[in-house]
Formats: sequence, structure tokens, C-alpha cells
Amino acid sequence: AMVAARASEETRKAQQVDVAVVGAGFAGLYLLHRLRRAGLTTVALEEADDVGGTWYWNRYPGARCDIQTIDYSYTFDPDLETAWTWSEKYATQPEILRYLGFVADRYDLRRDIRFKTKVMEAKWDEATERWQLTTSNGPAVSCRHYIMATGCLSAPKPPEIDGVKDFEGEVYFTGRWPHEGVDLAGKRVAVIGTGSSGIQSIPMIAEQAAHLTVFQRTPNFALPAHNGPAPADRLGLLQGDRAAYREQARWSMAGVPYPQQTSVSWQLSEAERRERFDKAWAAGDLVHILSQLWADQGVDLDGNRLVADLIREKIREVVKDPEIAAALTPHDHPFGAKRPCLDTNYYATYNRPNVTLVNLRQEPIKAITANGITTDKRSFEVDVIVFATGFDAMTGAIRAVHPITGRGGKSLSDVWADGPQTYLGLTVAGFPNFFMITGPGSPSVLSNMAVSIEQHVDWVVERLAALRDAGFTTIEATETAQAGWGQHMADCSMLTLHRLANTWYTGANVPGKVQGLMPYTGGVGPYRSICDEIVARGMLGFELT
Ligand code: FAD
Ligand code: N01
Repeated sequence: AMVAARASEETRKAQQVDVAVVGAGFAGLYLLHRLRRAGLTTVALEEADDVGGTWYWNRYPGARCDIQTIDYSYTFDPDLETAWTWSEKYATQPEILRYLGFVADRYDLRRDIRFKTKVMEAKWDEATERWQLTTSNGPAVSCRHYIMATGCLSAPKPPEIDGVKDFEGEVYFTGRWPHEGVDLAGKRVAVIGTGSSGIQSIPMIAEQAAHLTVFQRTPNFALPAHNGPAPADRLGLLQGDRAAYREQARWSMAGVPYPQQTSVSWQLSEAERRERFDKAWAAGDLVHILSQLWADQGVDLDGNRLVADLIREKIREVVKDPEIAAALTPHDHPFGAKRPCLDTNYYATYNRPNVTLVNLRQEPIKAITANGITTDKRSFEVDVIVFATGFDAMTGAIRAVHPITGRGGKSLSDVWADGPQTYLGLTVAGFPNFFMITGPGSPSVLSNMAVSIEQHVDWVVERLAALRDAGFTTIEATETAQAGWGQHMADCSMLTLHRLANTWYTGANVPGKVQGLMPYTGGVGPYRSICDEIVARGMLGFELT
């Protein structure tokens, strides 16, 4: 009885809203705006002390977007689009963070955000048909609907290397870079990791440090960004017919308005292929090179190898030392199966006299000691270690809220013991009124996230408003619909090459994590039409009460 009394006392003291949003990044901000406009009361809970999400946390030198900024923006308000002008083709982290702050101010969003507040646990209460969220700070939250906008790449992965605690120098994580910046001048710096974060920061760190030692386990494909002003042709298309340009992005495969490529590699001569490749290389655009060369590059190993070989040739051209060039050249995965990187001077950095590459495939790290890093073969004394070791992607931040308890006392971590199961990547059977923005099972990280986030938020908010207007209080995916989505996910995953690489898309980067391709590979446009069709067919696969 005492426990029940305490529980009801907590509920009474809790902040009462229609919808609670966790996270104040790209997704959380847009959610707040849409929910308010739909007449739903709302609060966002955010661990950080300001808005921005990814762009709040990742302040390492060289941090930028790798989808052209004219595409990596909100599109829901044409006035917002004309009120903001990006200064570069690929904006820097500070500029994107300013943009998100500008959006928060423009729509007066901060008044509904509780900063420095982490959501710790969430529980569905069957009697009241409400979620109760426990927070690290301030009152609990009682809400009809619980939406996690917690990010696909927001939970940094622990370093998993013995001795980190023994190191007496400075330690930084790219995903938690100090806000006041770091002075690396004159220091001996180690960077561990050569994914997008490593590849963006390494050239900048090399310019500042006395010496930089890069510890590489797996080489990645990187393409030159050729940053500068937004390209005139893309800008022309956007300004020529903004609405059509945005609409094309929404129905495209990757959320960027490029046409579907129809010719396959073997229909093209070698000269034609090289011409297409050179044009793509000069464009400095990931989505262009991933989608515009030939139609079989992303779905067939032979078509893929032709692109990969041309990129490998480029690496050999830039890196002067053939042994270093060989170590930097990826051979273990098809191009695009692992997220490729966009770089500025990355490969050329290895021609600098103050940069050393350590190939961990030949000499694995044994331990981190008080004054440096020891491999099987050598010891490196350093003053600073930078971990660019990535994230517990897609499920990390969701599972960090623990437990999330649904109907019948079932916890999400039990339901997901063999990997995430969802309906549309948006909801989970047994968890009524619970939504994830860009959750596992949605196109999310295989797309321009700005477009995917807007699609998810629009869809969810419109459903919640329709639910309310029709007099229902709960919405829940059926087990059958969820199993069907799992089957469709598996079918689609057989069509692309993503399944052939060990990546954070598959959980392979986190020791002990269940393996399986987490994003939906069917494309942004097809996914949108599925979501729309579900509505048109009277919320197929959902149970409303
Ligand atoms: P996030 O921006 O990650 O925001 C989630 C927020 O939730 C965070 O602020 C976090 O503090 C908060 N949170 C999480 N758990 C809790 C909790 N329990 N309680 C309270 N708060 C919590 N995508 C692209 O499409 N193009 C790009 O060019 C691109 N560049 C990227 C560059 C970097 C360095 C990284 C790391 C990612 C990049 N991405 C890019 C992916 C990027 O994460 C998304 O584009 C987008 O910013 C995600 O927005 P979000 O709001 O969904 O999540
Ligand atoms: O993380 P990653 P990230 N010992 O997982 C290595 C987005 N993003 O932060 O491949 C030694 O890609 C690991 O090696 P391996 C983008 O979607 C975008 O760089 O596991 N090494 C790998 O080299 C991106 O894909 C931008 O063998 C260890 C690296 O660390 C995603 O975020 C910028 C190790 C991690 O690479 C994640 O990128 C930044 C260990 N114990 C991020 N553990 C843009 O450019 C890990 N590694 C827009």
C-alpha cells in the first residue's frame, strides 16, 4: 500500500503534458513546433544545456555536415528557408548549431525545453493509459504519448582499450568535445579511429599538433568535399523551383534530389565510366558518387568493385609513400556498405612530416599506459589521446533509458534481446503511444536525416492529432504488422550490399551487440509511400482504442 501511495504521489507531482519529447536536436525541435501547432501540450527533456543534439556535442576541429547544407536543412517553412542563408556548401558545426538555435528562437521553442534533464526510465501505466518518465532533474513527467528523438548517433561508444584510466595526459572524445576548445599546439597527439569523425579532424589536428600519430584499425573510403560556396547548379535548381526541389528530395532514395540512375556498369564503356567517375569526384558530393555512377554500384559486387577500384587509384595518387597508401586503402568492404567519409585534405595529411600512421591490423594496441599507447611492436609517448571511436548507434540512446516498460510489465530491452524489432522503425508492439524518430527499421542513417526527420515528425504528429480528433486514447502496432515489417526489412536488406560489411549499421562496432542491419534499405521515397498507404488503409497494422 505504501508503494502504491508513493507511486500515486509521484504521479500527482509529475508534470502533466499530452506529449513528452526526449531530445532537442533536429528532431526534437521540429516535434515541439509541430505538436504545439496541433494543439497538443508538450515538453522536451534534454540532457545538454542547450539545443542542437549532434551539433551541440560534436565540436571537434573540422566537424561539418557531409550532405550539402542546402539539402541538410528544415523545409517545413518556406519563410524559414529564405530567412537563413548558409555560407558554405558544407557548413561547419558552429554554423549548424547557430542555425538550430535560430530555429529554436524563431519558433520560441526553448520555453518548452527542460535542459540538463536526462530521462532515466519510462513506464506505461495501464490504468491511466499514460507514460510516466523518471528524470535526473526536476519533476517526473506524465504524458499520454512518449516520443524518443534521442538520435541515432548520440551515445558515444566506450573505448574498450585497457589502461585508459592510467593515462596521465589529456583524453578527448570527438563526440563530447569540450566547448571551450582544446589547445593542441606543440603537443604530441594520438587519434584512435578513422571513421567520419577521425577523417574530418585528423587534417586539422595535424596542422596544430607538434606530432600526430593516427591509430587505424580499418581503412575507410573518403572522398574530397571540395568545399566552398554552394555549387551554382544545385543552388540554381533549388532557387528555380524550391517546392519542386524539396518534393523531389522527399521521394528520392536518399533524401537528396537526384534522379534514379538507370544505366548499369556493363552498358558503359570503360571511358564512359571513368568520365562519370571523374565528374562525380570533382563534384565532391557523397550522394552523387553513391547514386549517380551506374545503377548496379550499390546492389552488385561487380558494379561496386569498379567504383571502389577507381577510388583506390585516387588514394595511391595522393599518398606518396606506397606502404602508407596501401595501409590506407580499404579492401574489406564494398564501397558504400560502410558509411563513406567526406574529407578535406585527409589523404594528403599523411604526406606531412609530423604525421605517423599506425596500422593496427599489423600491430594491435596492447594497452594505454601512463604516458602513451603501446602496440604489439612499439610504444608511442603522447600528451593527448583523441578517441574518434564512434557510437553505440541507432539503439544506444534508446536502450540507455532503462527500463522502458510497456504493456504487461514487459521491458524494451527484453523485447529487443535478439535485436530491435519495430513497426516502420517508429513504434514497437506492446508499447502503446510510444514513438521513435528515425528509429531502427526506418531509413534514417541511410538518408539525408533532415528529410527523414521531417517525414517522421509530420507523420507522427498528424496521427496523434487524428487520434485525438477521433476520440481514441491509444495507438499500438500489432505483433503481426511488426513481424511483417521485419520480413520486409530482411527482404530489402538482401537487395543492397550493406549486409556485407561490419559496421555500426549492423552493430558490429560494439562488442557483444546483437548483429543485424538496423536501418531500412528500401529508400526514403518508398518508405514515405508505405507510411502514407498505411494511413490511407485506415491505419493498417495499428490497433486504436
Ligand atoms: P540528435 O541530434 O542526436 O539529438 C538527440 C538529443 O537527445 C541529444 O541532444 C541528446 O543529448 C538527447 N538525449 C538522448 N538521450 C536522452 C535522454 N535519455 N534524456 C535526455 N536527453 C537525451 N546526418 C545527415 O543527414 N547529414 C550530415 O551531414 C550529418 N552529419 C553528421 C555529423 C556528425 C558529426 C554526426 C555525429 C552525425 C551526423 N549526421 C548527419 C547524423 C545526425 O545525427 C542527424 O543528421 C541529426 O542531427 C540527428 O538529429 P536528432 O534530433 O534525431 O538526434
Ligand atoms: O564513428 P565510426 P564516427 N580500437 O564508427 C575505430 C556520422 N558522422 O564517429 O572500423 C581501435 O564510423 C573504428 O575502427 P573499425 C556518420 O554517419 C558524420 O567516425 O571498427 N579503433 C573506426 O575507424 C558516421 O558514419 C560526419 O575497425 C577503434 C572508428 O574508430 C557516424 O557519424 C562526421 C576502436 C569509428 O568510426 C559515425 O562516425 C562524423 C578500438 N577499440 C560522424 N573502436 C560527417 O562528416 C573503434 N575504433 C558529416
